[in-house]
Formats: sequence, structure tokens, C-alpha cells
Amino acid sequence: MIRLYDYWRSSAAYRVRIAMNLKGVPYERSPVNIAPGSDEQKAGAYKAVNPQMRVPTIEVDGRRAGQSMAVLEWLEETYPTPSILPSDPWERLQARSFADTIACDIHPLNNLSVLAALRNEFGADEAAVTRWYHDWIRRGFEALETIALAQKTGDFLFGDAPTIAEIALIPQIANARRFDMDLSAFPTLLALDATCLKLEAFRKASPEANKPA
Ligand SMILES: N[C@@H](CCC(=O)N[C@@H](CS)C(=O)NCC(=O)O)C(=O)O
Repeated sequence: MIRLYDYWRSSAAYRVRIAMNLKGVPYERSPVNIAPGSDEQKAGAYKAVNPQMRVPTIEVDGRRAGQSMAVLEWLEETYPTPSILPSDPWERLQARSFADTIACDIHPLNNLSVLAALRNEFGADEAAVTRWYHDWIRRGFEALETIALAQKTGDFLFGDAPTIAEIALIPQIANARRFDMDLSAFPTLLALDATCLKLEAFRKASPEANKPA
């Protein structure tokens, strides 16, 4: 059984939950409360699990690894069916490129510890933090909207099944909504979101479905 150390609101953990659900891989959650004030990710017990003090981490047969995109690749290699990558190598590149725009160029700049540094070390007020947050999503989403419009070949970006592109996109849209961002300039991304959220694998992985009682 795979153990997933996660937090209900973490979009990086949301990616891993979606992929496990799509592939029908059973897992047990060990929630880590990373909310400011709780900061369980920084406590010794979790630091021993993941020295980077971030979620998600997976634990399999006593071995542990973090980094959601690397975990998605491991899941794909270990449980190849159903695949979360297109079959054509060029489309695989495109799907990874789409996902990395989010995982490498948007999400890291809006992480909890970055926002805390803006507030505590650079004197940013909440309006400035929100402006920062929206701005990095807008820059990435403007590019992704153009790419998605040209790329979308069916209900999803690569035909009739979601790939790592949607697995990265839907949690990032959830983050944008959480920070009250106007997403009306990104109709193709919103259409993908609506399509994915019809699937149980996405709905069961969502923050709302994993919120502590
Ligand atoms: N690149 C990492 C990012 C992990 C990450 O930043 N997780 C956030 C939650 S979405 C976190 O644990 N933040 C805790 C902190 O910043 O202290 C991944 O994809 O797994």
C-alpha cells in the first residue's frame, strides 16, 4: 500500500491524488497540516520523512520520495495502464511541457514559503501578495490558453483522456479560484477544468473532497 503524505489544499498533492485515482492505485493518506500556525511540515517528525519539508511525499515499502512530477512519472512507469501520457512521443513532450509550465514556472513562485517571505522579509501587504499571486498565474495561463486552443483535439488536450497536462492544470485553477482570480480570459482552460471535474478521479482528489471534517 502506498502512503501519501499530503495536505488537502496542496495543489502539488492534488496532482498525485488525481493520478492515483485515474490509475486506480490504492493509497492511504497521512495528512500533514502545512497551514501557517500549524506548520507540521517543519516539525521534526515530518522533516525526517521529507527533508525538504514540503508535501507531497510518497512512502512505498519503507522508501520515501517527494516531488509530485517525479512521483507522477514513477506512477506511470509502475502502473502503465491507464496511461497519463499521450502515446505519440511528440505529444508526450507537449504534455510534459504544458505541465512543467505550471509545475516549474507558476507554482513555485506562489508557494506558501514564498508568500511568507514576501510578507515577513519584504514587507508586502495582502494586496501586494495577491497581486504577485495573480500575476504569476496570469503570465503562465496566457501562454497555456494559446497552447491549449491550438492543441485541444477532443474533450481533453490530447484526445479523449486526461494526461499530466490536465493533472497539473486543474489543481492550479483551484489555486487561482482560492485567491479569487478572474479567469474569464482563459475559456479553453476553463472548459478543460469543467470536463475534468466531471470525472470521479478528479472530484475525489479535490481539496473539498479531502478537507478534514
Ligand atoms: N515541486 C514540489 C512542490 C511541493 C510544494 O511546494 N508543496 C507545498 C504545498 S503545495 C508545500 O509543501 N509548502 C510548504 C511550505 O512552503 O512550507 C512538488 O511538485 O511536489
